[in-house]
Amino acid sequence: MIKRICIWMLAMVPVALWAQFAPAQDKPGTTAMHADSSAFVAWATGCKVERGPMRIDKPENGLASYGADSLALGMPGGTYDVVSLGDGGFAVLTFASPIYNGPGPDFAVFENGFANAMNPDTWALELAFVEVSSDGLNFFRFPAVSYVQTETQLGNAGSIDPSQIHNFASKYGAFYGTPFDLDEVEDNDLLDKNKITHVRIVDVVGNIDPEYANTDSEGHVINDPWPTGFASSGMDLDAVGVIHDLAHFDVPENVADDITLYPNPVKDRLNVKAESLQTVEVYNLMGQMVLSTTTATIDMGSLNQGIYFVRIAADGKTVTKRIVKQ
Ligand SMILES: [Ca+2]
Ligand SMILES: [Ca+2]
Ligand SMILES: [Ca+2]
Repeated sequence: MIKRICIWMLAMVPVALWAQFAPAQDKPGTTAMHADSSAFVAWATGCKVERGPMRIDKPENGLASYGADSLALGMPGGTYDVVSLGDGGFAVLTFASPIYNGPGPDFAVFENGFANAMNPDTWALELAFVEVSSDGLNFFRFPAVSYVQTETQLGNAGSIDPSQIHNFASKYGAFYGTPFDLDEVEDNDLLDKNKITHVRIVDVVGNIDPEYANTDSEGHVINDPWPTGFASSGMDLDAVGVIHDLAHFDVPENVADDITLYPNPVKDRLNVKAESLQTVEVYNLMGQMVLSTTTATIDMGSLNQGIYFVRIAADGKTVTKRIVKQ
């Protein structure tokens, strides 16, 4: 009987007590990615912020205002080189080349968090949801989870143990990016995970009052430092680093040794060397076919400079190669 009670009591302990995600950037097992990592091949090139209020419960106090949208572009700049979103505000970022779902994480988000000197396991972090879109209209959210306690509101000097949160932007401190793997977003017909053109960062209000609270993908209320009723209210976006984009897509070459394209880079005339050539199709980075032919030369002269994919059907197989148009 006692044994049975113990098992029953164990089952009643909230999962949160032992649920652990990757720890802080200074601990073994962290997933934090330093800004200098060679994994980053590009950075956001466009950013449009819709600010939220400094305090969601006092909209008459005005909107957050710290930083310019452009401070989220390029590499992270650290503490002051950020744009503040305000309570529930958001930023939409765009990129020179679409992001695709490669092995492991595909991009990373940077904030300006810092360690809490009074409590070494916790960090001053202002959380945000991360969403992706392949058309700029329909956005899909990474399933974020927070096991931060919801008994007591974290004040504006509050801090969070990164191992209690997952899939929030700003899990890590300044210059350390939080990685996001497109595999973790639920599939949807309106989302092409191999052509992500927009990333939206949405501030988590963090107020645990049910009137204002945001919830995570499992329905938990999310507690983060609040109120932050000043110009730099809310999440402070520093940068979005790209790990997999189509401009750096490595096309498998394994079966293609007997099919070659030259010259590459090409200015106008592209030559295809292949046995039993059937078709040659040229696609731009948006996946649109821009040229096609059945001959072994193709005139690229009319195309804009940039990266293209050439799909060649020959000798009963199809291969795709990346070329640069100058
Ligand atoms: Ca991935
Ligand atoms: Ca917040
Ligand atoms: Ca802030």
